[in-house]
Amino acid sequence: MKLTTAQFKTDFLAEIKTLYATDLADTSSFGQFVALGHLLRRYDGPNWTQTSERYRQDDVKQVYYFSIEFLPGRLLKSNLLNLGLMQPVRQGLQELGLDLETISAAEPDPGLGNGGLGRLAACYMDSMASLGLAGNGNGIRYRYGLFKQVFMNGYQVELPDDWLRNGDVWEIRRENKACLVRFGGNVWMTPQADGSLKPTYEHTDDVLAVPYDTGMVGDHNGVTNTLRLWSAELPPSADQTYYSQAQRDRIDEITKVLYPDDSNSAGQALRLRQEYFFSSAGVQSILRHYSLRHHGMRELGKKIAIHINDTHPTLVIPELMRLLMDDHHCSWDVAWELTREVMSYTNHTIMQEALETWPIDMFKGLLPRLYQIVVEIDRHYRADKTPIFGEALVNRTAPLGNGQVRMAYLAVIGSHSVNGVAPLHTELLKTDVLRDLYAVYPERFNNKTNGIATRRWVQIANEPLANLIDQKLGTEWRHEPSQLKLLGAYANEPAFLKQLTAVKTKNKQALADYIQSELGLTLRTDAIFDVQIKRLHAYKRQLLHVFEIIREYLAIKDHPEQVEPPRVHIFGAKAAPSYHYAKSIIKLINALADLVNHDPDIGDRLKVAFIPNYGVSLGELIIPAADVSEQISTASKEASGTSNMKLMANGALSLATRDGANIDIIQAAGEANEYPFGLSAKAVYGYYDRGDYHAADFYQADPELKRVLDTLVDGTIPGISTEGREIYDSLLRYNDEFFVLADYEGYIQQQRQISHDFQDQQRWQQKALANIAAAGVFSADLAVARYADDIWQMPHTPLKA
Ligand code: GLS
Repeated sequence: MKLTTAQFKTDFLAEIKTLYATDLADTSSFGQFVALGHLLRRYDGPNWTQTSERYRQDDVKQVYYFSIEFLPGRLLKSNLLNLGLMQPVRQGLQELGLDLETISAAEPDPGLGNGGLGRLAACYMDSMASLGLAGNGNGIRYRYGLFKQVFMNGYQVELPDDWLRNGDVWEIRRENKACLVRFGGNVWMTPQADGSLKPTYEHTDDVLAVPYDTGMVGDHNGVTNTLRLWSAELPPSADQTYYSQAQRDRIDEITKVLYPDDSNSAGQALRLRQEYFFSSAGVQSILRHYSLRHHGMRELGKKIAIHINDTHPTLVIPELMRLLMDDHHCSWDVAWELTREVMSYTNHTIMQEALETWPIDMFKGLLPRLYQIVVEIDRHYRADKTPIFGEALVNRTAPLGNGQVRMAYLAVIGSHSVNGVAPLHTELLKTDVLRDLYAVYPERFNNKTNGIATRRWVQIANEPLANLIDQKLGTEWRHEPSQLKLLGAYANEPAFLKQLTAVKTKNKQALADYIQSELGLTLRTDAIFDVQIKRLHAYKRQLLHVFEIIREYLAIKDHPEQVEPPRVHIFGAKAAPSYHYAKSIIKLINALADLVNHDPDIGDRLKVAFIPNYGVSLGELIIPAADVSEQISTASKEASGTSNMKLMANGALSLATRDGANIDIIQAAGEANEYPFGLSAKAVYGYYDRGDYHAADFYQADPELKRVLDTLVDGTIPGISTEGREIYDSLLRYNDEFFVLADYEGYIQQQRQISHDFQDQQRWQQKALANIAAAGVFSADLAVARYADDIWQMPHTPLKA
């Protein structure tokens, strides 16, 4: 949209007056943010209304992306960017004596997700709008997001994330679109005059699902889509007489707090209630909307696609069946046909503990009608497939088995498409995790490698880099990230490479300033910034990184005369509150940081910064400052990873195992521009098959490794007597589940190589450039376009590949 600086200033001052009945000088940064938010919503209002109107009039196919997590990050700058208002607003604020950065920092960052899975959903919302796809998000409006992490004496402490305390400027509560979700009670089927069966319910616990909508603004295209998050409330007729406090609490509880576990399923009833709550509300709202314009359900598959983001929303399958049969008079066969046509499923992990299952008794008690339908799906599956695939395979893969409802299997059986998120991951789904179902439905399996929103992760997070790229390429790359490849032509331009170093140094300074103010730690910007930011999990192997720090520490102590480039090791990682081992590793990193950072022999040659409360906003600060991107999971365990792509796009070189999308990154940027190491997935499976991994052999064979490991238990690192022993034992007594010791040598070798290579800054920046230039391949726009083409069958703005 067109907006002059003068007009903006007038509008903004008027907004301040209307909201606060006072003048600008009397407002806080947060107050200014709220006013700016309101103003942007007003500017974008016509786009949002017209987008919905156009979708309705043109009767276009709509996709509904169901995800139990969305991690959108702050929206102020991203909306300004996509609306094309960054310049006049920044300028106007400046003329009013204000600073956009300060105002933006006052925006709460909603933590409605744990990590990669939730952030991916948010990147995809941005891309759907930017591609002009009729894409809708459907999730939960958690009253409290992922906990706020602080460290006390080096230990993680979790504080509530009260992100809604002052309200959310972006959301619109739509009480008129609320619907009822039923839990518990009894249900029986009553024959009707026409021969069909209708359910009768008694003693159910009804919950009112109220939607809150947030506009998802497309990139300079006038499109604003909707992210709909549901909140659980008392049904309208409720009053004190009918609802005990306990019942009220039970309702409140449903959308109160996000489960703080990444890639792990706790199997608790509340989680199942959350899952059914947003699945049911979402499907009800889809059918209600669809029925306004269509008679009968015949067209459903042509007009609606429902995407199941990981197994959490799988109940959309039986829920759609229920509504089609009980409310819309479809036969089982018709309903099943429609359901499969509509549904598609993405799997995001091969970790066994993440594959959700629900005890049948719990499921049946909480969702009696859905249970009847799952039983029927199970019966049909067995009847159809047993003659072809035999009883054993069918028993292993049916939705019901071992006393459990198996969500991943139900998702595969009820969808027309199943995808993994990187080629290796999809391959492992076919050959391992979902092998038997792959035998039954080979045509359903496909790969969709993850992508990232370069708008947020380069244009917003790294303005200095974005501006430098503009100087070389113009601005087309901003809308077509694949154009970044044209940067390759400047690899031999020393002046440009120097500018790249200058950009990096500037970003390192910004991060160093933050670390100085938060941790009181002084960093050198000529040091190698070696970054690992992701959830704390044993398979992600922060431990391997710790061992490198210990090795570097000992090397300086032993040989102070040997000069290596200075290093800063930067961590950001939350551990699930109940994940004891991960919390011990946090304590270890903090204890090691204490030791290293205060040792006068070490000085500024080596520093360790564990930045608390890692999330989207901190990612935007850390990622542009990284020289080295640590992507060191045990091969086969990380489904894809997305921080690997964000770091690459910002010119960090990957120190990476051949796992998830690391493989594709290494291929895209060229092996010579990354630091690959370690066991391949095949080698890891080889160890499993033969059962001949002996961690202690590595310990015995390598004196340096032995010395590093011994520091965990010999008092070298003060304050970790319990944690050090526990970690030491996990490696040697319990045989190192994630092959840390097997990969130690290869990892250390590449770390040495990095120290060597970093000293030739021109060559280093050439490699950084190769990464930036290749990063366009991992744009979320391209990824979403592939979903639209192959899975959802939806037309969109064409993109250059
Ligand atoms: C995850 C995977 O662990 C990541 O590798 C992946 O990048 C992400 C998005 O596909 O999904 N699965 C999960 O449960 N949490 C994740 O971050």
